[in-house]
Amino acid sequence: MKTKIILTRRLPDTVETRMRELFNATLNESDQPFSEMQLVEAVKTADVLVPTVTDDLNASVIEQSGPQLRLIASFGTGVDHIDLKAARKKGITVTNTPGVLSEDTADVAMALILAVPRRIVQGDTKIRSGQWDGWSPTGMLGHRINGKRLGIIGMGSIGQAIARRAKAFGMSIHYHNRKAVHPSTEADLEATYWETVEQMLPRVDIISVNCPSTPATHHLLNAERLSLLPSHSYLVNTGRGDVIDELALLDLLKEKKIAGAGLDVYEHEPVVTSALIDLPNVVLLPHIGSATIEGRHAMGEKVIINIQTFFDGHTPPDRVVPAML
Ligand code: 8YV
Repeated sequence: MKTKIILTRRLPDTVETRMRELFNATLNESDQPFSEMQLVEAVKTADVLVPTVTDDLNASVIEQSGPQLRLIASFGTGVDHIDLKAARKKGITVTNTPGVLSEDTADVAMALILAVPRRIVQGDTKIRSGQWDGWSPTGMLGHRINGKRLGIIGMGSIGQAIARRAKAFGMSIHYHNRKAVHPSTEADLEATYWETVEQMLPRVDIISVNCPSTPATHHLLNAERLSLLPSHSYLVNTGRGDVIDELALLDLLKEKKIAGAGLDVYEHEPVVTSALIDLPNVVLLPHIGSATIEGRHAMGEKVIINIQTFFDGHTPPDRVVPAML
């Protein structure tokens, strides 16, 4: 008998086809995110649930799962949409898909690091709206990237991939992480470690948020900490929206206490604080950090390997719960 897996969203055709070959896979042809009721229904019947960031697998949903649910093989790296404690309590294994989307996400972060200070989107809008009347020495002036300090919050594989790019653009790398990275990595990146965000924020020109969303990082950048940023600084977030207090960020931008922001993630996706849309010095992307065809295939491949390994009786390579020792 094939293992029964339920996919909560559409995945690339090749991934879905392979899943159908290997498993008894129920697809979501409509691609409509599941309601809480549909999620409960799914955890009551599936051996494996394959959710994404758009599924709120809170404690109540997980507690209602049937005894047949043994694995939540999430399609994505962040696992903040899953109540891990509830899963652990129920003896459900949780896996994710780390590593394969780091370079893509770093590309989008770098794109925002360039786009906001150099006013790339404003320039495009100027032409499309017929408002460009030619070059002028003082037209569309932005700020130089070369020689600036980039502060990275969260120096995991995505943070490091951003650091490598930023270094090549002539930036100097600063970072805050729970602990310092390996000395050889730090030396390669010529990076400076700060034990606290409070130490780092006032000293950087651009800040990039790349830590996971956990209870400890929720609103890590609250009004008080955001106020430590210099008024000429820019903020970029390709991590998780709730690491920043979005309303506090809006106030900061409106009061011109920072120079601009580039956001790919939001506190209450898909809702975006509407007043952000009116600000010209803000670039808003629809959570596309990992949105490449190559990346999605690699993520699907990881999900398949995690499921297959688990049911072969081995430890899946990307096990999050129970935590690897
Ligand atoms: C994914 C992401 O597209 O993997 C993550 O953590 O943020 C995204 O880039 C999404 O989570 C897929 O579930």
